[in-house]
Amino acid sequence: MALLEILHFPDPRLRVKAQPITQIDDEVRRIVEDMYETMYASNGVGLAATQVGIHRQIFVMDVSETHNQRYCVFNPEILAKEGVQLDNEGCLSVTGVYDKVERAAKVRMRGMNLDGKLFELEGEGLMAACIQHETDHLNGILFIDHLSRLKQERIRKKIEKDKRR
Ligand code: GNR
Ligand code: NI
Repeated sequence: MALLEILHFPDPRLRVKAQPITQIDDEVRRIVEDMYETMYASNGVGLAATQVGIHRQIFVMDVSETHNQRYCVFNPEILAKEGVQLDNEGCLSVTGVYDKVERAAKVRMRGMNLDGKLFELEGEGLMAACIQHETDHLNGILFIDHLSRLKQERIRKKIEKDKRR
């Protein structure tokens, strides 16, 4: 197992669209193990492969407080969305920024699991937000893209300034 390096905004690699997984081999299984380790070590509730510079459609998620509800999803597809929630969101790739993002309150998704089987998953609340956030990452989208232009500009300036210190 190994900790992976997390990329930070405005790294252009965060904008690369991930490729589908067609075969679950030892390399893919190792990436998944390392992604779980990296997510737990960073106290994140989810992590997308894009964030560690791997442009393949993989995300891991565990929204439980006890760290015992792991999900590994390949090739996620959101099938249905319902309702609206407006909750604070953060991202391991956008350090120090938290803001309210409008998301669907409930989602139904389909993906492939570590056994190569298709499965469906329904989530609401934090899990729904996380599924949408991670699926966005695999498409090169960050949560700050959902904020107003003005807020995005402020975030860009703050991050530039923090980098110079
Ligand atoms: O740790 C995380 N918390 C979080 C909170 C609300 C909505 C989404 C998330 S995901 C984030 C970890 C991360 O950056 N995943 O890509
Ligand atoms: Ni994120």
